[in-house]
Amino acid sequence: MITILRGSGKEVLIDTEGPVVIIGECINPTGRKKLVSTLLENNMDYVLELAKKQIDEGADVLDVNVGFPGVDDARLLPETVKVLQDNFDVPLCIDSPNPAAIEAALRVARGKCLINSVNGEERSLNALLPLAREFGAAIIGLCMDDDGITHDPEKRLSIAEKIIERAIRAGIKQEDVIIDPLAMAVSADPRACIVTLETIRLVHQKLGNNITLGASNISFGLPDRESLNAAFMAMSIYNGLSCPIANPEKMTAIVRAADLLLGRDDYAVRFVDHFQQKQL
Ligand code: THG
Repeated sequence: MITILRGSGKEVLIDTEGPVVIIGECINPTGRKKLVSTLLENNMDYVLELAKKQIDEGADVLDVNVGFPGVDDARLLPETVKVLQDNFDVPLCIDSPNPAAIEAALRVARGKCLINSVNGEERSLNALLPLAREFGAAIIGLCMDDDGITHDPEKRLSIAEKIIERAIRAGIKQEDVIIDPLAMAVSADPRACIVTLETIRLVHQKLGNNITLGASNISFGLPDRESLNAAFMAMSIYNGLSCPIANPEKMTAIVRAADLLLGRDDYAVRFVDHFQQKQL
C-alpha cells in the first residue's frame, strides 16, 4: 500500500514494500524549551536550523509540534508551518492534540500534509475526519479509544480497523490512514515493547496499511536510550513499521541498515551514500 504526501514542492511515497520513510521528530518542545521561546519572540532561526539539520541527516518528512503549556498553538502552529514551507519543500506532519490548531495549520499549509493524530475516540473522529477530507490530508490513527489504552494487540488491531472504516465512510482513502500501534516506555511496563511489536505484525498482515510510531518513546526513563531505540527500530521495521517518527541524527544509519538487510537497498546504494555523507 502506498501513501503519498506532498510538501510545497516535494512528493514523498510511503510504500509498505519500499524503503523506510523517516519523519523527523525534533521540531517538538519536549526537551527543547528553546524552540517555543524563540518562536514566541518571532525568531525563526532555531526552527529553521532544526529543519535543515534533520533534512540533511535523512528526514523525508518533518513532524511539527509547538504545543507547550501557556502557548496558543492555534496561532503558533500555522505560523511555524508557513515559515517552514517558505524555506523547505518536504511534506509536514502536523502534530497537536488541539483540533483547532490542526485546522488553522491545514488552512495555511501547501501540499498534502499528515495529521498527527486521530484516535478511536468519538470526539477525535468527529473533529478530525471532516478536516482531513476537506483539506485532502492523510491521517495518523492512534490505536486507543474511549476506553483508553489496551495492552491486548488484538484489541489495538480492532481500533485500527475502526479508524480505517470511519475514515473511508468520511471520504478518506484507506491508504491515507497511517496506523500508530503505540510505543510506550519499557521502563514502566516490561511487556510494552512486545505488545507494540505484535500489534505492528497484526496491522501489517491483516490490514496492510502503512505504520508509524514515536520510536524513542520506548526508552524513556532509561540510560543508553540509543541502544534501546536501535534494537526496537530494527525489530519494528522487520514486523512492518514503514515511517517512524524519530531523530534522524541518531536513527538514519539504523534505518538504512535495516533496509539493506531486508533487501530494499540494491547494491547498498543508500546505505553507503548515508555513510559517506556522515564522513564529510
Ligand atoms: N506517536 C505519534 N506522534 C508522536 C509520538 C508518538 N509525536 C510526539 C512523540 N511521540 C514523538 N516525538 C518526540 C520528540 C522528541 C522526543 C521524543 C519523541 C525526545 N526529545 C529529547 C528528550 O526529551 O530528551 C530531547 C531532544 C533530543 O535530544 O533529541 O526524546 O508516539 N503519532
